[in-house]
Amino acid sequence: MHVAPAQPAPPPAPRTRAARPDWERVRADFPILDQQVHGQPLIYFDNAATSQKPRAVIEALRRFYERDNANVHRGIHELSNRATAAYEAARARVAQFIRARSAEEIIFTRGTTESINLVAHAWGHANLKPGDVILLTELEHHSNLVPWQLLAQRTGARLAFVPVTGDEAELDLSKLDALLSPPVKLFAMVHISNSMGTVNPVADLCARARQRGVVTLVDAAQSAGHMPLDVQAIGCDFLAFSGHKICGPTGIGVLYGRAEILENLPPWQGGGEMILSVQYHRTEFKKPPHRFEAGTPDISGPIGLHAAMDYLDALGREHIWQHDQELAHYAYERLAALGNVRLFGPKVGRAGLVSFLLNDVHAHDVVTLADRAGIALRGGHHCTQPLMRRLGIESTARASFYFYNTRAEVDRFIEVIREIQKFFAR
Ligand code: 7TS
Repeated sequence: MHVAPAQPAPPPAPRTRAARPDWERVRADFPILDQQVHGQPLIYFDNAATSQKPRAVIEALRRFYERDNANVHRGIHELSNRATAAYEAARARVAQFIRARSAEEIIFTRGTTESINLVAHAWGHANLKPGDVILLTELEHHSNLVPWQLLAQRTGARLAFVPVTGDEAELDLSKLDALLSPPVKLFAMVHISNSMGTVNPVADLCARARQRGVVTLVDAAQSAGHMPLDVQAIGCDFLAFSGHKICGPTGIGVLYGRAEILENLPPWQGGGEMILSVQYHRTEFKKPPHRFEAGTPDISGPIGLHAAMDYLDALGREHIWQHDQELAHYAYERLAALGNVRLFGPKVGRAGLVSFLLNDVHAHDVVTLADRAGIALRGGHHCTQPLMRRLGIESTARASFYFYNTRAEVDRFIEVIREIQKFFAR
């Protein structure tokens, strides 16, 4: 029988550096940014979909495969011990990154989507009965909506939604207390809307839910890596995010679960790694988090993610947040000044993206023409189809920023948008 290694307690969070980084120099850490697309310097404004990777992350992956690659928690040979130590060190680093109380509260998954599906399966089946309500917001990404629809169909629970105000896409919280009343069992909410840039007051929402005994889940796909995150200050029961949006590799994600809740959750997938002892007719499972990680996990993913978290904290997430917001406000003001632009999301306090439509121009045409100028945007429903319908639109064009983007790039983007407007005005 194999016993899981002891979980190290997370060290205290690193102190933020005082000085703002030199963002122009930071760009040199990202080899991919130094290229031409259609004969123009690449401007990468699709960071909400996935971020680029700094050399430190690429190197960490290379080092692992060149020196330490082996399966985890199995062998007692040197390479397996090294791989296991690195895998578990990454878990402790995630706990520190989001200020969880212990590494045992951190489960590795494939990404935000899988983290939410894990909760829907493991928590949902154990806790919901016909007539119960799952409360969501009208801002949710499909990955924080479809798993709950499936769960509702299987359990007889139903969904309810906190409404948004209109194009500014802020939550209308006037009826929240009524919406949170029994038989609501779970409130799952997005922290930052990927299609609108709205920043939800998750600590307040979780506090109000907790007062009524409602379990909470925060979809932090767009906030982790863009701002400091503290799960204890937020007071949520679950929080999910993806490594690939925060400079880490694809295929690795995180589910934070409060220890008291994880302790009592049944497994969601069965297989190797998650067991203490197996007989032909019954199995004894490991404790969390290993109970929820069946089979050989993504091992290089956490190691790459570890390097990404170190990289982001060396820059300082407060600085990243400030930089992203400044770029988004600048882009918003300049788009508004162009005229004939419909802008979505809050006017103030928005996260690092702008979502817009040019009058009489389809979002896909904007994105196609921008691509010819070397600018990577995204056009479409951004996996928020019900929200688009609610606003009476099919799609928007979106520019989403990260710390390696610059004001000069926003200026060039505005110039290209002006050319697109002229082209369609002919
Ligand atoms: N939740 C939010 C708020 C998201 O923005 C995304 C991905 C997800 C969940 C799902 O993350 P995944 O890593 O499991 O796929 N958002 C986007 C986007 O805005 N454009 O492409 C993916």
